[in-house]
Amino acid sequence: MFSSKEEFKKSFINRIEAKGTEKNLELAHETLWEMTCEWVQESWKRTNQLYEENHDKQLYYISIEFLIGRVLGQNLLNLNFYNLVKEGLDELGLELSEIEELEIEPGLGNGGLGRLAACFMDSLASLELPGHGYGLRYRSGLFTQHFVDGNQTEQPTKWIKEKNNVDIRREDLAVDIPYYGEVQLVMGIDGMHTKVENPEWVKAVPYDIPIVGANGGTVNTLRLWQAEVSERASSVGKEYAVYERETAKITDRLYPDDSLEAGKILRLKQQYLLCSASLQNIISNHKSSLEKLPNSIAIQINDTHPALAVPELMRILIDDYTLDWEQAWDITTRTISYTNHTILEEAMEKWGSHLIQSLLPRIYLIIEEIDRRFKESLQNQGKDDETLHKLSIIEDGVIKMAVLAVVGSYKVNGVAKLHTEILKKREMKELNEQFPNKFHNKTNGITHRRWLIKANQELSGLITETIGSQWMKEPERLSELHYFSQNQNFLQDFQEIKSLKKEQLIHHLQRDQNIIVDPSSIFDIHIKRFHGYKRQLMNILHIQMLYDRIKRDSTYRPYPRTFFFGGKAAPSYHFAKQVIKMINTVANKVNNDPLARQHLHVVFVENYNVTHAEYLIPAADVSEQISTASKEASGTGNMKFMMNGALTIGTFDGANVEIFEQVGQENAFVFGMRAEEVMDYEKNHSYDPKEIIESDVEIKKLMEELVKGDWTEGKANVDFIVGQLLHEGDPYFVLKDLQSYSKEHEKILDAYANPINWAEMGVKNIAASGIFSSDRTIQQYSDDVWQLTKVPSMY
Ligand code: 7GP
Repeated sequence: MFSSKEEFKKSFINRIEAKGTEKNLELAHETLWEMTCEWVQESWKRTNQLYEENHDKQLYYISIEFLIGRVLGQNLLNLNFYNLVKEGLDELGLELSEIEELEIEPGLGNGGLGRLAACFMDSLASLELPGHGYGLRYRSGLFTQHFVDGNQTEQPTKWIKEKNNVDIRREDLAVDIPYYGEVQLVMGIDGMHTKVENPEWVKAVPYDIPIVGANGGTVNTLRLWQAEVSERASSVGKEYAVYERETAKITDRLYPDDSLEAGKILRLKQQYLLCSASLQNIISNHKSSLEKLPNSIAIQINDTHPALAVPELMRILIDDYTLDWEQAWDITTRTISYTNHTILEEAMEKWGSHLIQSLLPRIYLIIEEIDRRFKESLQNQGKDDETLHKLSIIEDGVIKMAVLAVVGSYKVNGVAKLHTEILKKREMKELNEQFPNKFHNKTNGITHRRWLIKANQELSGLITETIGSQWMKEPERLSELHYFSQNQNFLQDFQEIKSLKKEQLIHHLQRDQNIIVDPSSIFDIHIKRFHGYKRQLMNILHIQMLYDRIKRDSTYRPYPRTFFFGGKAAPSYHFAKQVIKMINTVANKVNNDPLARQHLHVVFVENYNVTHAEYLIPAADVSEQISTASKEASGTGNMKFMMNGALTIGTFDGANVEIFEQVGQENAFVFGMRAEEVMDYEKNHSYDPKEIIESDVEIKKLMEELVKGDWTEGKANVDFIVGQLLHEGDPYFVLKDLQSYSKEHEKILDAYANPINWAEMGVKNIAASGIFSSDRTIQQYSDDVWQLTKVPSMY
């Protein structure tokens, strides 16, 4: 450690010189990385020692995705070294931001669910709570997206380096995972036991990533498992080379599906490896007092992908530690809790019984027994067939993972108030009635350390100058800014910072993609995964409407706007890929039209990821949160924008509802159908987009142009888009909400025409955003579900 800039510089130069190679940015990066690791190492060791000595209750957060983003800069910031290092390097003629640019972010997640897990890790460590992550170490993270003729192409993203990687191999903690085999009863000294004979063993090797909390005191662990051949697999029932290949494949890549069910045998292997390796590792530390397990640990499963943790914990307790069923069930259902992240039917995980039966025969028997006992108790309570059908775990050869997760957990939560209500009243109504105290809400949050303090250091500096630095520790204190939303000087400073962040984004895009943007235009940003319900299609149709208005009406000359899009489509999601293609086609047409170009500019940021988000969000004037009401469980991008002073145009969906509640609808642009309306239409099949087309001349004209192919390239593109809007009945109500969306955009233009008012609204958004820090979310989980105790780092 060092205490001054001079000391840092000296140590940095000494190290560089000791390497004796040519000095370049790479070398600077390598050196700074090594130094940072050493600083982290000390606190990491101390934190682990404290946990062991005090026997503090530990939380384990199991998630198939952790989308952590770049690590170096965030670690320096949390260690409170960022400014000192930046200034020191400056004096040595090096730019810290350029060094940071050399890091390839590990894309170990798709979107919201994975990024939430990463924010939670940051908050746990920052609140000095003993909480660790378990995930998988995919060799290729989420694919890299490129556009070829406007179409998305996908290339693997290799993030693992030869040396100086972000993680540390822990060969000593490797465990073996059994697949296939036959279940047999064997006689032991204390009676009959169940055992799996002749399984195909695969070794799971953990790699640890330190998670540095604010002020560097607490350093928790994110443990990622990698599949490798096992020493016990000498006589596998297949050719060894085949076994080797199959094994390497298990953690080869992240499934690139977000909100789509990925029902593949390989996916099942991933899920079981994650659950089994994590639980074996956890239990090995607590085997001396298993009956007290619910007091010494809590396990949170992030959606149903790790739901096999329920039967796997049962298996370990019964088969490996000879507990009886009742005891094991009692322990399991007081240890595990589950978070649901979606109600979309296509994302609800279901596995064919035969698949689990053949790949995980012992696990299958346990699930069957859980189901049998549960059904028996329901029958004893006199439940009718309809309820039995809804509550069954196994039915018609299918295993419903969400039901398994609810039955096997002591707490189940949704991720925003509206979403939790929909879960309780509709999607999981019968389960909620059966387990009345199980369901609760935990509205998502985001770490203000990455999304404000790190991504917007200028704004964060201004806030500290204005209200002091306590808000960093207690983000709800951002409310003190409310008073300054009337202060002209403060508003001007805020505006200047917004312009600066726009310039930085422009510079970043120019370097990355050679895109040039007008810095004085309104930055209207729509970044997230591509999905029908997120309605990127509505946004681009609206841009087409604006183009038509400009062409048709010589008095319509709106203030210049740049519409940014960013996001990836699952490679198998054809419709979403067609929307990407259409946005690129529209961009071409609009951007190359001399008249329209003066008012509209469409920019599609290639390969949207955490790093791009860190540039885009602080530069935004307008945040697009326009999902079909009832479909977006929460959203977290909405919170990041708000915290950076962008104004939301959004529907009453997910956490938008709570954002509007906090900031007041007068400081946002709210439009569209309500969740109940959408659900009513769906229930009664009573929405017909043709009625909208027939009754609205503007939309009618737009549809005619679409059908003619004015806005698309190639027949497939027209067919998909028109097919969705017309023949498939516009399932996401795009046409239904289009005019109210358009009216709200006109209000945005009016509001922007008064810059001081606009800035005032932005500042009110920041002031109301503190509650959306994931520190609040984590504290609530801890109070209501995990019951963790702070372990002061004494640092
Ligand atoms: C997302 C939800 O779509 C989003 O609304 C929410 O904010 C986020 O989780 C965090 O809770 N879901 C996923 O990313 C996902 O993969 C499939 O869901 C289960």
